[in-house]
Amino acid sequence: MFKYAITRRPGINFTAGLTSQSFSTPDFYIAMNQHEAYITNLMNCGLEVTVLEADNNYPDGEFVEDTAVISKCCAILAQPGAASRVGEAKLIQPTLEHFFEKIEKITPPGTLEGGDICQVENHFFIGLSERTNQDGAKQITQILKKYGYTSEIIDCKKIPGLLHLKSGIAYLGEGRLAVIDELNDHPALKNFRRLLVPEEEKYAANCVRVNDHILAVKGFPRFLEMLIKENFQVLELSMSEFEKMDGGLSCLSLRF
Ligand code: CIR
Repeated sequence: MFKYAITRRPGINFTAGLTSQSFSTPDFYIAMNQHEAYITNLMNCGLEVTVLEADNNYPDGEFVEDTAVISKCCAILAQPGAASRVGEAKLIQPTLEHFFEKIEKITPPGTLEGGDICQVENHFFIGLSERTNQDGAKQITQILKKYGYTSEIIDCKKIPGLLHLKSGIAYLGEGRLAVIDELNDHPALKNFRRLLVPEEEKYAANCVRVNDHILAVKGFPRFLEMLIKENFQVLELSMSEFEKMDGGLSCLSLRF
């Protein structure tokens, strides 16, 4: 069960963030409304939400999930692999210190972004990507081991268009994963019941189980139907402006 979430409002310059998409420029006011709705839905799931103000030095700052990895035992400050995002870990540190006694850190030459880390009960999948390197993966493996967690690496580097591991999988609880086709046959996932996200709805794979609900991206009817068949109570969220900046639903919050 999660009790808390941390979010950060998008800054007025959030369109200056990184993106590989060729959509139209996102609209700040629509983004703010979508972000507000995101926070309201987290609250509706029973979470106490910390809302941090934007820092215009970090136009990608609203994607707080990439700045840390949170578990029951500790918070691990990430070492973002994107140069423009490196300072975001330090920026979130005081907030994490408020909640966690133990703060660990990924240090250079390791790089690691939270979007590459998927927790499944007491086990963690660690994605290797353009943002998370071998050294970062090795460091987090050792940190997690110290706290009694197990982990394994999933190499995502060759999957076209996949920014982070969690752009392609989400743990739904009770042994179930949402998974894109490119990851479906990965040996690490074989013991899970996998909900294969339809090819044309790939963006929806990044959903989040929050206590009794699933937060899912609005506008993906086939995946929605799959979730409903699993008896999930689904809260649908518009994410269009963040999608334009390569952001998924999970990356707008840290939950614990
Ligand atoms: C970036 O490229 O870093 C941001 N524009 C998007 C980050 C999205 N993070 C995530 O999916 N975990």
